[in-house]
Amino acid sequence: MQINQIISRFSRVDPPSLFSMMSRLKDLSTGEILELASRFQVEGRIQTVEPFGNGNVNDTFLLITDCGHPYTLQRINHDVFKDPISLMDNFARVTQHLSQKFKDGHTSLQTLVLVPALDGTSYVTGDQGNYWRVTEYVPNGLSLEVPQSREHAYEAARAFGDFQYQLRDLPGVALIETIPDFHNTESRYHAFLQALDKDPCQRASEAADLIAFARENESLATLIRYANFPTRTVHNDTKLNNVLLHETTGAGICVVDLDTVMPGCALHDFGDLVRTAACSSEEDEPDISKIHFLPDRFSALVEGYLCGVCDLLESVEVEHLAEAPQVITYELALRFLTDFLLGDTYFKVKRSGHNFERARAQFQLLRSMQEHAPQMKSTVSSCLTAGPA
Ligand code: GN1
Ligand code: MG
Repeated sequence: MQINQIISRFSRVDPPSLFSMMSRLKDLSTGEILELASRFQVEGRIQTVEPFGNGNVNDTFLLITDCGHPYTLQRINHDVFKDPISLMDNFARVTQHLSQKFKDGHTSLQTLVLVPALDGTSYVTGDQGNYWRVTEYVPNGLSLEVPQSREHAYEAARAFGDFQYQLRDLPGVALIETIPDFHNTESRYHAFLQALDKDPCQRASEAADLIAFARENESLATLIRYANFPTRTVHNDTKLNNVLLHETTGAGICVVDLDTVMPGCALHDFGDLVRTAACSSEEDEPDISKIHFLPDRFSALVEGYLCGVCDLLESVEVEHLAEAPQVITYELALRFLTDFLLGDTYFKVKRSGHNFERARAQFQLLRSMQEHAPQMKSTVSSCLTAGPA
C-alpha cells in the first residue's frame, strides 16, 4: 500500500505534505517526535507523523519512513498507568506468547510486534519522564466504532474470545496489575459517591437525573465480583475499536491496545465488547433517541465469542454472560459521570460536557439492555444449545 493511501485512510484528512500537520500534535514538536523515533530500530528515516486512532487515554501517532515502512508510536499515559516499566514487561510477555501461538498455527490472529529501542529495551523515556514505545503498523486493519454488519460483530467477538483462549497457558508468574481494581464496579461506585460528595466543580446539579439513575441501579455494582469467578489473563479493554478486522474480508486479524491485559474476569471482556458492538451508536452519542441495544448483533457476539473461547469457560461464567454487558455499561457510565463531576481529569474530552454526554449515552444503553434482558438470556441459551457455528 502506498504511503499516502495509508495516511489518508487513517487520518481522515487529505494526504499531508512532509510534517505539515505538526500543529495538531498536541504538546509535541516535530523535533521531539523525530528525536524519539530515532531512538528506536526503525527502518529508514521518518518522513511523516500523524495523530492516529481514537484512544481516550494514551497518545498514538502513525509514523512513515522514507522507505515506506509504517509504524505506530505511542506515549503511555503515566498518570493512568503508574508503572509503565512493568506494563511494558507484560506487553512483551503477552506479545511473545501470542506470536508463538501464531507461528505454531494455533491461532489465525496476529499480535502486535514491538520495535526495540536502539539499546534493545522495549521503550524509551522522553524529556518529561514520559514513556514511549513503537510497534509495527498492522496492514489492512479496520478499526470500527460501530460494527457495519453482523459478521463484523461475530469476528470481533471471535478474536477477543481467541485472545483469552490463547493466553490460558501464558507461562511464568501472573502479569502485574497495570491498574488495580480496574473492573471493580463496586469501588467505581464508591468513587462516584465520593466525587458526588465533594462535587468540586459544582456540576452535580446539572447531572441530577443521571445521578438518580446511577443510585437506582446500585445493585449492578456487586453483580459480578472478581472473587466469584475464575481469574484469567484477559484484555480488559475490549471496545470494538480495539480489534482490527480485515478491511476487505472483515475477518478478525489482530487484538490491539494491550495496556490493561492482566489478571481479571472473562465476563468483563465479553461485556465491554457487547457495550460497544451491540449498540446502534458510538459511546458518546449526544442524541439519546438514537441509542438502542441491537439484539441481532448481540447474538452474533455470543456466537463469535463462544467459538473463539473454545472450551475455556466454566459454567459460572457462562451463566453470567447475559448480565455482564449491563454491569460493564453501568461501570463505564459511572466512570464517565465521576470524571465529569471531578472536572474531566481522566478521559480525554473533545468538547465541554463530553463526559456528561458519554455517561448519559451509557445509561441510555443500559436502559435499552434492561428492556432486552430476557431476550439476552434466551439468546445465550440458544447459542449454547446450538453449539459451535
Ligand atoms: C479508555 O484508551 P481507550 O480509549 O482504549 C479506557 C477504557 C474505557 C474506554 C472508553 C485504561 O480506553 O477503560 O472503556 O476508554 N482505558 C483505560 O472509551 O482507562
Ligand atoms: Mg485503552
